[in-house]
Amino acid sequence: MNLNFADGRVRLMGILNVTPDSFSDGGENFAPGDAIASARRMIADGADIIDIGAESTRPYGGAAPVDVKTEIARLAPVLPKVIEFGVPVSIDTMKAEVAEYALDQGAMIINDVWGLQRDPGMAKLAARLNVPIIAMHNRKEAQDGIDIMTDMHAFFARTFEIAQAAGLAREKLILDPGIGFGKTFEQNLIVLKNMDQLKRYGLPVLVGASRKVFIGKISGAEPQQRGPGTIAAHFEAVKRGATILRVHNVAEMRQALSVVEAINNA
Ligand code: HH2
Repeated sequence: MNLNFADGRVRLMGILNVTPDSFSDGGENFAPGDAIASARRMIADGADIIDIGAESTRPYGGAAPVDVKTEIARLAPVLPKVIEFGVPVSIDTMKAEVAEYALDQGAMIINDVWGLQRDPGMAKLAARLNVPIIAMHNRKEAQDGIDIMTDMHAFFARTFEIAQAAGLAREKLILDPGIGFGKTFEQNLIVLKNMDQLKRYGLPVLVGASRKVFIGKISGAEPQQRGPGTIAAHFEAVKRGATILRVHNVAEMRQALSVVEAINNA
């Protein structure tokens, strides 16, 4: 699958959390029937990719880690049905074993919120099956006072080294600054403001600011009410080179993008 979109159009990735505890929509799509219906709706609303995850990454703490068996058991009644819809599916997991199961079912992209740096099997799996892999910047904990962009470039340098050692072509990587992961409130804003620095790598850039806590902190809005803030953050990210947006509400983001495109094409 080629994700280096030559047409310059921004792609939308719809979030499908088959979890009881995700930070903004935990439980909403935990029942398989609800998850399948949500995927169908997101595709009708214009999703280009569906990102399915069965373990909350809990960027804001309170993680309830699940084992491989549980994660696969949550995916099993949903993933094959979503794949049947014919839209590319990415698997949001921290475990190579789960990623392998999903790719086997027909998923086409791996989404690794640890940028190949947690499970050593991830880079090897992506290399062996020659699939694109989203490498997200992450840190065990936020640290005040560091230069977050320097930290991110050092992180991606390590990711590139791991990819090379595993025989994974650099062109298979999609970079993601990891909004909300291991960053202070200010650092999230700095990252979004300086996102154009990621253009230097010549790789697709994905951003996932949807409903994240920094929007709540600015606006006072609860997760479900963070749509306008999500659109604003993603608009600024697109201006600075993002080509894939990971969102909960596909319809809203699609409408916003179509207006931006219409203005730019006038
Ligand atoms: N954010 C979340 C999960 N996975 N993957 C990428 N590549 N980028 C992100 O920004 C990202 C991600 C967190 O959001 P959500 O899926 O809504 O919550 P949870 O992890 O609690 O299920």
